[in-house]
Amino acid sequence: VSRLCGDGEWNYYGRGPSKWHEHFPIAKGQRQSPIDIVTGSAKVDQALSDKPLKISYSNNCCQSVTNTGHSFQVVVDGAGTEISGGPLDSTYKLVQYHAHWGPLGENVGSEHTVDGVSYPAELHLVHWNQKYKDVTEAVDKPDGLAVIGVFFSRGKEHAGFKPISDLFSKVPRKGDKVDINFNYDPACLLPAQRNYWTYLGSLTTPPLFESVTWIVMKDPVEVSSEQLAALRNLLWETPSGEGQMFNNYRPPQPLHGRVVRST
Ligand code: SG5
Ligand code: ZN
Repeated sequence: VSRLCGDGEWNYYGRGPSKWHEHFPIAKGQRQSPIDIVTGSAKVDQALSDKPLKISYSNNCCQSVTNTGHSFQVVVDGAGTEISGGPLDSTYKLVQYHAHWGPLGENVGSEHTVDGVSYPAELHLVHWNQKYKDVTEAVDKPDGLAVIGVFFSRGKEHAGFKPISDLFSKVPRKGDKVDINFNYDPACLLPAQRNYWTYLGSLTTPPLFESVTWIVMKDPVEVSSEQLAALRNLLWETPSGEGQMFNNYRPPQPLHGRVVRST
């Protein structure tokens, strides 16, 4: 699957996301992500509540945590995980989750913004449509992926995130990997209230395929300053050598007439 990551040369340095279009012209496409969610323009859609979003994970699906050089990534065995309903026309299985975050102590770092306001981090749970053979086949199809976005706000410690955030110091460098040898249900990372916005968009990293049904939870979950700081135990390569990983987010992209729907 690493082939999908566009191993080639892209990063968040220098002009970063603003030069991705040179190798990935779809960067200037019509359904790119993330976006700024203008809450007053979101269209409340009763259909989303009539067919509620079902999220069902399991406590033995999380296999390992890897430092990918762009984020951490928890690799999931999708068996026994599925989401359906809401904006989705079929069943999708979880394949991995990761996050994007900003500098220490600042309230920027999320990819989506809400009425122009950022959060310090954003978690992405990536799912693929079961009508395809595997995630590799799904990744560039218009209905191939569904990503649930969860904003992290700075507050009290998140007991559910702790077993994961405690592992970051064990995978400091790109390619480092540690097995998860305890039961862990990633549903504990979702907010209690499952209200969301949804729209059609893209991967937020190269290859930027326009294949994602985005489901962005309205309520953030609180994590502590220490848990946000733990993300910076992850290191990446910078032009001036090894450095703490942060600012691994793409800024909002043009809406191009798309409608954001709301529960
Ligand atoms: C990261 O974000 C992940 C991608 C992910 C994109 O670039 O890659 C890494 O962290 C390096 C390996 O994950 C993979 O390609 C492995 C499956 O893309 C996908 O998850 C596509 C299936 C973009 O994800 S995002 O749009 O949710 N931010
Ligand atoms: Zn992401």
